[in-house]
Amino acid sequence: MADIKACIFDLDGVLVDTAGFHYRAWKKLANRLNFDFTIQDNEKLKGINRKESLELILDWGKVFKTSYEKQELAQLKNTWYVEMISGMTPVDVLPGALRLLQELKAAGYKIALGSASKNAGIILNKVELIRYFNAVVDGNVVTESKPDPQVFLKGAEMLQVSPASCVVFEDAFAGVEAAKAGGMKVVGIGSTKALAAADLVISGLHEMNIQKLRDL
Ligand code: B16
Ligand code: MG
Repeated sequence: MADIKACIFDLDGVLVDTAGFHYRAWKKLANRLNFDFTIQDNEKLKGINRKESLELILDWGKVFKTSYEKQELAQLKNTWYVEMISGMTPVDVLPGALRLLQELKAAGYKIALGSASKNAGIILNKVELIRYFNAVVDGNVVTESKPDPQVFLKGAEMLQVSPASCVVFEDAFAGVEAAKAGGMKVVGIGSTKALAAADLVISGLHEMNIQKLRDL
């Protein structure tokens, strides 16, 4: 078994909670198209990229749009979302995330981001976590959406470590599947029921430490 050399973090739901902003922006779009969008629907979009999220939402609302209209709608949702995240500060970092990143860095672990979001760079800068990352793999870099392992395999490649020596921190079912498909260890953030495939499930990064990483 390979020693753990690197950690790859998902963004939304692991380091920061931007799901609420995504929800409000998608709901505004759905309402403008005359249908509703619930918090339960939003749960199904965690880890899913913008384009695929829009496809699902239009499907649920039984609304047909041309590809040009879809591009415009995705752009509109993103304008609202970017406006919402513009006020984010270090206070918005989820409990335990900063401490864990500091401990990992001090202990010599390599650190990457593996997110579906095209806004990941903006957010990491706003909350001042960017300095902890040796590599950022986000929605601007990948062509395949989770559960495809591309986002995490690219992270391992950029960090120059083998997939087997990486641990992924993920809150989405699709993300846990992606990490497993890439041959990596996974720590699920959330409920054991939803993330049963993970090697360890915790409620948040405040429950994580280097000893638990070594024990995986
Ligand atoms: P954007 P993650 C994901 O972030 C979100 O969970 C998902 O809801 C969102 O649609 C996706 O990013 C794309 O975000 O519209 O900003 O490119 O969990 O992979 O960090
Ligand atoms: Mg997530």
